[in-house]
Amino acid sequence: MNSTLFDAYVADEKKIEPKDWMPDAYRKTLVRQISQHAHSEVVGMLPEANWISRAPSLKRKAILMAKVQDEAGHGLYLYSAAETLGVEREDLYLDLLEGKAKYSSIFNYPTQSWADIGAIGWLVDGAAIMNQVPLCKCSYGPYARAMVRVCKEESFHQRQGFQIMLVMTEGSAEQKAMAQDAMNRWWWPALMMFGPPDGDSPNSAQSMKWNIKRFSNDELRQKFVDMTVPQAELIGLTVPDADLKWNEQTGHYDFGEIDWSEFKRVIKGGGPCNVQRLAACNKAWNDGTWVRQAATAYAEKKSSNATR
Ligand code: FAQ
Repeated sequence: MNSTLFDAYVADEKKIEPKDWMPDAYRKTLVRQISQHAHSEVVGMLPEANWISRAPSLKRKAILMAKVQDEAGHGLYLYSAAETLGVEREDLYLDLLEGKAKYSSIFNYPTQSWADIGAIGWLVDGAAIMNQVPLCKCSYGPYARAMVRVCKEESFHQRQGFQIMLVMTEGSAEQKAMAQDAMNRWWWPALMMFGPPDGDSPNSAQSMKWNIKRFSNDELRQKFVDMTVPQAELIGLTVPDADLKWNEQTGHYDFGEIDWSEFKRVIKGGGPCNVQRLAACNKAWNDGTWVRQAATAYAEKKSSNATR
């Protein structure tokens, strides 16, 4: 295969598998996106894990523990998908630990109240699903297949988050205020999850041509706004955007300007929790050294027994 045949092959909705020929830049783009995605799932456990010990009931605690474990699983599928491209999981992870690799901006915001757990499930998992369902049709087979299972689990996450918000908005005035406060703090960062505006997105054009991305950042952001605003109305929450307005002509909601300077600051390491998140990942890695050593020693022992 060559580049021209490859382009025609993916344009024909055919899947690329690990042993197939692929342009170096395609491989590089996939390693970049899949590893950033894997890191996001892993770092994404931290804000929610912060509330496991403080969940308001045994049932909520069990649900939250299951959700956080699911995110770990998503990280594992994604690192495995990245490894099919000829990179080592440990190298990717060390880049994260050293602050060289990106992960989603959203996980650099703090979880200040229980309502934040509802807002994360509803808005953050909601945005993740919007972005990831199209990835189930991405041209790279292992990534597309990993996304099918991830999306099924994310939809349970989204439903549990919405249900937390629903219960809180039907509760006391204080609980309703907590839900609104969480909505106010998570709305704009959730919109930033889709990435920079299309005109400012260096990777989009090529990734769309290769059928890695199936919709642009702005298209997905708009779909998310259109889906979520009626849900907020249903549970009596106000979207914190004075410019939000239904547009009869376009059949979409118009919405206000996103603070892209905040987005840039957060992805450069200047968000409220970037330092804390990397410190937690490094601590977990260092504390887990003995586990990795024990697992490696056990695997070596088993394989030497097998060859005896
Ligand atoms: N945060 O040219 P584009 C989840 C970077 S998983 C940080 O538009 P691209 C589940 C981008 O990497 C959430 N960086 O880039 C969960 C690029 O940098 P580079 C993660 C961002 O790749 C829920 C540069 O800006 N989901 O939430 C962000 O074509 C609850 C230029 O941007 C995925 O990763 C950002 N928000 O499009 C877990 C989905 N946006 O590499 C726990 C897969 C952009 O050139 C709890 N990824 N950047 O240095 C994608 O779909 C894409 O990578 C985009 C970005 C859409 C994120």
